[in-house]
Parts: sequence; structure tokens; C-alpha cells
Amino acid sequence: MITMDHIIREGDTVLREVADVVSLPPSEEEKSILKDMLQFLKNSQDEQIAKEYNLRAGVGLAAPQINVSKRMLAVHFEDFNGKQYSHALFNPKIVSHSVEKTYLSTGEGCLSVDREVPGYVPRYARITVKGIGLDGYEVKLRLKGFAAIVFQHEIDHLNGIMFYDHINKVNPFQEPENATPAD
Ligand code: NB4
Ligand code: NI
Repeated sequence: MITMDHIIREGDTVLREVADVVSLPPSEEEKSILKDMLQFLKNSQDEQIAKEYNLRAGVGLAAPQINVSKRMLAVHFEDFNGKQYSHALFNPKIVSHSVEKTYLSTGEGCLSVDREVPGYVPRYARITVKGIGLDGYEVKLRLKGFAAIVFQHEIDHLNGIMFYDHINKVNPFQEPENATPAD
């Protein structure tokens, strides 16, 4: 079971690496890790389990965050319309995105960052993501708003990018060009 002890924190070079493409089909070991990542998110959102194991709530997790430098991510959340997203993907890729941007008015946090970093994180308002699911089938997701933000945060981890890299250094709360808040 993945706990906070397994979460790599900022300063570790693995979080700055470009993660490796997973050669297909994924190995049983890779599938097992990805399943554990999704289970961690579910556990982290279960009040009882989270309390018992001291888990910080998460809606997404990228493999480099558990010291696995491979292109694998899991997400588990409901968007603001109550639509459920639960995905575990190998080799996720943004195949297209909008010109319009969005951001969370509350900013972003990261399980690998033990401090608050204030500011707006500009994200594409709409993206299309392709990847390979645990069952080996290709999935194509059209995402907007909160869901688009979560996937971009996780795909950034696969490219060694942290959310605060995107925050305006002069004025962290400068409204990004072409953007409307997701919330
Ligand atoms: C990834 C997110 C940071 C911003 C926005 C939010 C939470 C994370 C990081 C975009 C992606 C993890 C992965 C939350 C959370 C709202 C919904 C439902 C009930 C609790 C849950 C809490 F936990 N970020 N944490 N941060 N990361 N919303 N919610 N709630 O998930 O570092 O790279 O259960
Ligand atoms: Ni993160």
C-alpha cells in the first residue's frame, strides 16, 4: 500500500526528470504499480483510511512522485458538475488543446510539496488526452475545466515540471491572458 512515506518531495531530482515512455504492453509490475497509485488516491479520499494512515488527500498522482520515472498517472475525482473521473494511464499525451486558458482561483498544491505556494497556475481550458488504460486499450478523453487542470498537473510531473514553475514571478495573482477561472 502506498502511503505518504513513499511520496518523493521537492528537491529530489526524480521530480525534475523527463520520465521514460512505458514500452507496450506494460509489464505485470508496471500494471501493479499503476493500480496501487489509483488505490492510493481512493484511500486518500476515504476519511477513515486517510486518518488511519495519515494520508493527504489527492485527486491525481504521477509515477515519478513514488520514485518511478515512467510515464504513468492516475486520477480519481469528481468535477464541479459531479461527473466522476477515475483513470489510470500509461503514456498519456495531450494531443490537442484550446487557446483559452483556465486556472483554479485557490491555486494548486502538490503532494510532493510540503508548503503553500500562492498564485494562479495557468492551464489550457480544454485538452484532449490519449493514453493506454490498465486493460491495454487506448483511451481518448476530452476534458475541460477542473478535469483538464488535474491531467495537466500530472502530465507536467512526467516532464519534470512543478506547478509553481507556471506561476507569474512578479505578480502571482496576475490573471493569465485569455483565461477564466475554473471555479
Ligand atoms: C494534484 C492536484 C493539484 C491541483 C484541487 C485539489 C487536492 C492533489 C494534487 C490540480 C491537481 C496531487 C499530484 C485535493 C482536492 C477536492 C475534492 C473530494 C473529497 C478530498 C478531495 C480533495 F485533495 N487538490 N490535493 N492535491 N498531486 N482538490 N480535493 N475532494 O490532488 O501532487 O501530482 O476527497
Ligand atoms: Ni503534484
